[in-house]
Amino acid sequence: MTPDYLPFHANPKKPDFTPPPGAVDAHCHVFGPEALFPFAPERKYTPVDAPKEKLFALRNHLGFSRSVIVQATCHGSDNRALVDALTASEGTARGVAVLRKDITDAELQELDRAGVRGVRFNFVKRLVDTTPKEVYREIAERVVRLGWHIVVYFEAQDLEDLTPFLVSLPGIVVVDHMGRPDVPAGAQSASFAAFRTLMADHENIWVKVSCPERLTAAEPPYDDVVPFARTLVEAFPDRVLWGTDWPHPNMKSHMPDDGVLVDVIPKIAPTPALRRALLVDNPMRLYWPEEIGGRS
Ligand code: 0GY
Repeated sequence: MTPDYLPFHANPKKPDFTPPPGAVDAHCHVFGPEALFPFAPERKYTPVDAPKEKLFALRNHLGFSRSVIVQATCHGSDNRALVDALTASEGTARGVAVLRKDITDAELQELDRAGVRGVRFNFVKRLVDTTPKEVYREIAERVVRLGWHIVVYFEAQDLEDLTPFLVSLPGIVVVDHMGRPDVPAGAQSASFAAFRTLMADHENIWVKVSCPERLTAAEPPYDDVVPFARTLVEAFPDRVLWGTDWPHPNMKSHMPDDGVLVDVIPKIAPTPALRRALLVDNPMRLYWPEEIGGRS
């Protein structure tokens, strides 16, 4: 199948910024290979193959140690490519899956054994058909019993409508890509203030300060997005995660250089303590608690 957006960057630069030891890329994807793991018939885009070997090689090149692989919409609720990558990672990757409402307890246990620790609920209309909130709520109740968390993807204009649902979810809720703020409106805008208030009022809500390349109205190095991410890192240092979003599904404007994305980190997390929380301590608490004295 022909991909309908740009291929990922063939030769990302070595970042100038060196991540702290044990750093986690907490949002990336694997796609296919299609010959082994076909894309979902209901997908809204067709990606390039982005297999696990390429992901793990990039991780090493960028100076990261671990990955959190998020099931992307092009694979629907067929998590086989994700499970294959987790298994091959020998414990250096954890996963966030997408689940059918009729998934069995045995299937959930199997995903847990493979290293899945979260479920993703997607509200971005260009990516998915609508799933009733009741279905999401039932899934949430089931996965929270396994100690998993919930990842939500939505756009800023939908925050107000979604808030009652988001605050009703059990356990930890992680918001992808800062809730996709309206960057030209500025970090002082009412809509971004509403997002900060949501986080301030609900200590179970975490956020990924990721995807400047998607959110920017400018060009690399995406300085217009920095104030948004930095505000969140400084206000909620224990509830922020960072990820590359490799291989950048659906990027049509340009394909980012992942080394340039890593070099944004010291601008959004200006001290070593903030960088350690963002890149090591927070993702370890959420995805590898057993290695730091948590869930066994
Ligand atoms: C991302 C962003 C996008 C795509 C997906 O699951 C997906 O297909 O998340 C997007 O198009 O904004 O997180 O990779």
